[in-house]
Amino acid sequence: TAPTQIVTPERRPAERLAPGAPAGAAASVVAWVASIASLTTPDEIVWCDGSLRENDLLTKLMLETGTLTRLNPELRPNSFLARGDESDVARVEDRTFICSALESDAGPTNNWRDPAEMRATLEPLFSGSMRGRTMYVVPFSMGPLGSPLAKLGVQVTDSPYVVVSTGLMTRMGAGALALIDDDTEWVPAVHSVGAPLESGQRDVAWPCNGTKYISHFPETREIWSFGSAYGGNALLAKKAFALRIASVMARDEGWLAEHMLIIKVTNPAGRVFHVAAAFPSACGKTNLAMLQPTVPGWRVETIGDDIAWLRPDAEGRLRAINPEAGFFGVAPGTGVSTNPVAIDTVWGNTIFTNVAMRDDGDVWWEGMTEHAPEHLVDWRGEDWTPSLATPAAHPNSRFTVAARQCPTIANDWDDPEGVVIDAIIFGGRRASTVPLVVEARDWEHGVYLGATISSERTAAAEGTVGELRRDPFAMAPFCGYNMADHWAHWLEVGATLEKAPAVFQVNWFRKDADGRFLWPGFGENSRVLAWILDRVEGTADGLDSPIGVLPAPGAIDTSGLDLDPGDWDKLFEVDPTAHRREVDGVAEFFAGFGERVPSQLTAQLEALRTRLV
Ligand code: GTP
Ligand code: SPV
Ligand code: MN
Repeated sequence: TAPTQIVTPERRPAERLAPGAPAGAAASVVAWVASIASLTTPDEIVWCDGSLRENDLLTKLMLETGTLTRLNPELRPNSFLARGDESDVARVEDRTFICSALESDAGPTNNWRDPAEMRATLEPLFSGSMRGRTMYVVPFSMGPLGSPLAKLGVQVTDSPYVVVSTGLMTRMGAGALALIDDDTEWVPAVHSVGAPLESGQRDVAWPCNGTKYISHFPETREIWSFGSAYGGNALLAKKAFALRIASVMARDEGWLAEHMLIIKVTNPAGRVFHVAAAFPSACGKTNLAMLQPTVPGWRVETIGDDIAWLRPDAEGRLRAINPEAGFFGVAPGTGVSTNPVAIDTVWGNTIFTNVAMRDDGDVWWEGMTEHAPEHLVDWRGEDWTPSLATPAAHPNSRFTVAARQCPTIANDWDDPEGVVIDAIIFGGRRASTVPLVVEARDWEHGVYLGATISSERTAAAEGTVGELRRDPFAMAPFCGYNMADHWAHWLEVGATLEKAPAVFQVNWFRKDADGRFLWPGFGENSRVLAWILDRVEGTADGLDSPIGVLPAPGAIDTSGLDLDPGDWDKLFEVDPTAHRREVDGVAEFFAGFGERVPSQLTAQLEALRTRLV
């Protein structure tokens, strides 16, 4: 008798084109990998299992090609420096596209492209784009493996740097692939640096392409990224999936995917709270996530530093997970006096990108120590001395490290059920106008505070640093659909909650007339956090103001703070003229969304205008 045919006819050609697929890999994944391989024509396909051995092989390869430089193992064990191409060191927001069928579904804060047009644009770019390279198949889970709040994805990439980074940032490898069967939902993400190699051509240390497309197809839930190897453009599990695509899934399924840190806070009486906070890029999430309180008796532990997935539970509370498994943190400004926990976290097993290198083979960046070493090799690979005007580390240089290395990681950080959120904080980087802290009157007012965040641009994305822009929910670069619909979704989710978190706004970045920060920030932010959670408990006094509830005099402990006389008042100054201007700006901003702005937010705006006269 003839042997039973175990390979289905439609599966066989795919397996031929996607060799090396692990036994049990879902046919849907194998077929997709085969189709991308036939488009991009890599020399080889490697299915990543996430093992230590695989990581070692990739690291060795990158040391050979010059992508990585090994740091002094005595000072920084198993750690590496990557120097990016100068044109590829930050997110490229003007090359980031939301390709929904309707332009109005992307909304005015996103770059929209017609999906068919974008496919036609991408096809010739990806055609043969992996020639001479290896295509890595990288399965991953966002959230603990098997968590009811987790989601699966598979990225193919021709960048070993992206593979190793994804290994640090997500639950990557065989465990994730094993969770995908033919009827599991998973997000396909295609990434190519766009630098095919001709036979015999020597590779460069950081291959990339002057043409970049970071494209998202929200309806088909696909990601296509071309031309960059920088984190936010290339580690597609992170911003592309866990925010842009996940925000669309969340809208459709009744939950929230947000640009938020999560912390666990214990007060002196031992009561435990969980707090989620949204600040725009490079505005203090990692620092708050790792905060060391200066207020006696308070304890802060880390759950996540960049992304939160929040979902109403059966009891009508909001539960959150950190979908990531690592930190991709801003290096400059991270020092023993500002963020000692981050300094301890990156003791080893860390990839540093675009920082400077010391003569002893360790890393350095502005703010790591008070004084710069006498000599460094800067992020470009050039000799550097403190007399030079240029920074030694790129302002958006980063560290990539596993979350489990963080000494303050909370015991419930990877609880598959998530943690109950008691308070939500919105923040931004504002030299003026916005007080140190204010409490929203209720959920709708809180949504208004989130929707109207404006913040000074930072080096996290290409653009003019310092320029003020609207960054609603700190999601302007990350919402995969119309931002006004995002506000409506927040109002809807809030309406279903029995016990909605209290909402606050903070600003650590207010300055005096000389441009000096009024507030010491960092560990001292615990004073503000203590007031916030005392408010949640109902034990702290507030003072009604036109813009929300301010701390009553004496409600925030200022003892031992090194403030100049008058600084405290300036931190809380509510200038009606400045706020009326703010309201006019918000009205203009809302007008850009037309009819889609929820009526509750227009009502908030008008009520605020009335309170300000
Ligand atoms: P992304 O990873 O880009 O999303 O950034 P983030 O929001 O996690 O910002 P991060 O905590 O890395 O801080 C960015 C920069 O702001 C760093 O240079 C910090 O040193 C600085 N920073 C953070 N918190 C404070 C603060 O309370 N006060 C002041 N003055 N600076 C701060
Ligand atoms: C941000 O820019 O908000 C980051 C870094 O967290 S990236 O992953 O590049 O988006
Ligand atoms: Mn971020």
